[in-house]
Amino acid sequence: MRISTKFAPRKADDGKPLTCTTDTDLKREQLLDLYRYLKLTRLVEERLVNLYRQTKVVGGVFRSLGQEATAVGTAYALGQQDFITPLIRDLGAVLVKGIRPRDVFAQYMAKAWGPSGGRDLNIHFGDMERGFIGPISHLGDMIPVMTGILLGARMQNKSIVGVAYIGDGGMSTGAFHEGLNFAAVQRLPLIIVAEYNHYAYSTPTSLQTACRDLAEKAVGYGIPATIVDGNDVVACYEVMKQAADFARRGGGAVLIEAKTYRRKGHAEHDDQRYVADGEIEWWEKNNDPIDRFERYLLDQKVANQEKLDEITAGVIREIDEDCDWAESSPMPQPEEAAYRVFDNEIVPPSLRPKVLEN
Ligand SMILES: Cc1ncc(C[n+]2csc(CCOP(=O)(O)OP(=O)(O)O)c2C)c(N)n1
Repeated sequence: MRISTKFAPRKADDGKPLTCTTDTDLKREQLLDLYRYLKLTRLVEERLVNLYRQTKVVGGVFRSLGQEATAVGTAYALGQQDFITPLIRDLGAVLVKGIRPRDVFAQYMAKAWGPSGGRDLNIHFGDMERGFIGPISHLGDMIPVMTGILLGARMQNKSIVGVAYIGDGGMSTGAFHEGLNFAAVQRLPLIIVAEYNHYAYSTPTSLQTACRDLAEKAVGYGIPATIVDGNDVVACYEVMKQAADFARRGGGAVLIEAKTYRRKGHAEHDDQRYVADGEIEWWEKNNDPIDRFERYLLDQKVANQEKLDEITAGVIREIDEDCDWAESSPMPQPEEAAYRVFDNEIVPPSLRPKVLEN
């Protein structure tokens, strides 16, 4: 792999709407699986917004609206043994890794049956079996964490790759630099997915970095980089497959820059007053990753509209069931807050059976 800054998405207003790359070996079932994950991500998030408006969510809701293809496509190219550390905006990667919507709902509502038992929120939880490292921070700290995981895996002769997602804002931090520099020097199989989604909270990327493309930063670490259309789910899959092969063969760290767009604010409370008029609408109309993939599936005759509707209906059923389950979960007992946060498994007798059994 080498640095390519040739990214130039065709304007949708030339009369031809954007679709996805046809250069892929993905089979029909896999393409439909990708579609299911895209819809699942979007509809789980929509349900979370409903719950938020009903004041059932504790904390904020962080959407990936308009950029779902980056997380879904890249994670789909990984093996079960590979590790990811996603941002709050990479719910799609978490779902592809096998986390169920019910866990996400229960976690967002801080319920006792959620993965952290109400001790933490949104996707701040992990699942080591599935290679999902819960983020401790959005802002670069997970790069050294993943680097450490990969160093440990090398010492144990395990053949895994690790993917760390990062935003254009998070790339400005010292933790990002130190972690990636160390991974590059050690030639660890670290794959950075840099999400150029135009904003870090309210800061536009032009005020975040003097580089035109985030991929240019790879030069400073001596690692290869490539730019992918982050709203083309097939391209995201293909680029990750290539990067993972490269890293697994001992090539070292790789940086993938995904060009995409954050259509919602930083979280649901953010009214996006800093965004130019018409910008969000332009992306919604011309460059929505799900619209593009639907067009692709129909044009390529991978599926007809009935098949896509059937998949969507299945996703809605799953969300309804999982959301009911999460809503029926009790809130945690107050005393539980003191346990299993640090390495303190000593649980008072009154809490023992319930806490230790789940
Ligand atoms: C030390 C610290 N400062 C500020 C924040 C609040 N914060 C969380 S994410 C974020 C912006 C991140 O932007 P970017 O890295 O571009 O990712 P995006 O949200 O666009 O996915 C900010 C300011 C924080 N979590 N930690």
